Amino acid sequence: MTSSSASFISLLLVSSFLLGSHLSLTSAQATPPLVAGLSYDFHATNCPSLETTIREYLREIFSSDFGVAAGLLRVHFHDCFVQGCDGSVLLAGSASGPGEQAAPPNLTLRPRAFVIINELRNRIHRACGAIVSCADITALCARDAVFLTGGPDYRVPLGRRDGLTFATRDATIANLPFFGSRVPTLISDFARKNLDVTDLVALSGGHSIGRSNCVSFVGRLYPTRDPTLETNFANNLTRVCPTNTSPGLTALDVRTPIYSTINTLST
Ligand SMILES: *[C@@H]1O[C@H](CO)[C@@H](O)[C@H](O)[C@H]1NC(C)=O
Ligand SMILES: CC(=O)N[C@H]1CO[C@H](CO)[C@@H](O)[C@@H]1O
Repeated sequence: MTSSSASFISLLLVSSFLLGSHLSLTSAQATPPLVAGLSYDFHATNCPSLETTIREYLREIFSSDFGVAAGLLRVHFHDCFVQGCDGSVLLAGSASGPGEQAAPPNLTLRPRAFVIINELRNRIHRACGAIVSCADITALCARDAVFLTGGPDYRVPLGRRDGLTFATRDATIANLPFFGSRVPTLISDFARKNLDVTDLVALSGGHSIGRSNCVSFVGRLYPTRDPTLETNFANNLTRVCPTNTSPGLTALDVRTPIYSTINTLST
């Protein structure tokens, strides 16, 4: 639990950016209280190239695939919400059952985000030895995903230990907010993790770069259209998804088309 709180603080910092996209850096740079065991210079002497390695590699990746930045933030979020930020979302399932990735909320995590984290782990371990946890790498990837897509820079306390076991499918479902939940439910889901409404808006907005599949919203179009949807918007969505099983994709937010030529859902 301890390492999770430090990461939630990072998420809080992310939130300052996302709500007012050009909020002064003062709030983003405020130093959160550290939990025992974590420190900003945890790898300063034994892996000084850690943060540069991640940032430079991601800069290169995002130049051809911007959307995967959202994917990386999402992996960190899914990791932290289920049994703390322990990297367990990265564990594949085993004989004892499917891993966290196989639980329904995780089905939409982008496989490429996992490939990127794994590649970074290989590079970092080659340079420094196997001393940096995957949980730390994941937290740094999330920070750089925010920064390299126009968000604030913030410091990430390091020293998380990787979990050796993944959460069960039931625990994963119980801890991760359901995408179809209404706002009051989402607010209470976040409150259970000590996160407030600002965090909810920030984290939701923070991974809205990219496109969404019809599956995530056809429930509001069929069998009957949700009357609270604005008519032109609903008509547009209906064109993208003419039936409740259509495979269409649409931009998650209005800024997305800016990146449409480099943003891809390919895995
Ligand atoms: C609907 O789609 C049209 C054509 O792409 C676009 O110009 C318009 O802004 C969209 N309206 C809404 C509310 O999404
Ligand atoms: C069982 C299953 O479909 N698991 C998926 C969970 O998420 C990862 C990442 O997107 C997929 O690769 C798995 O196939």
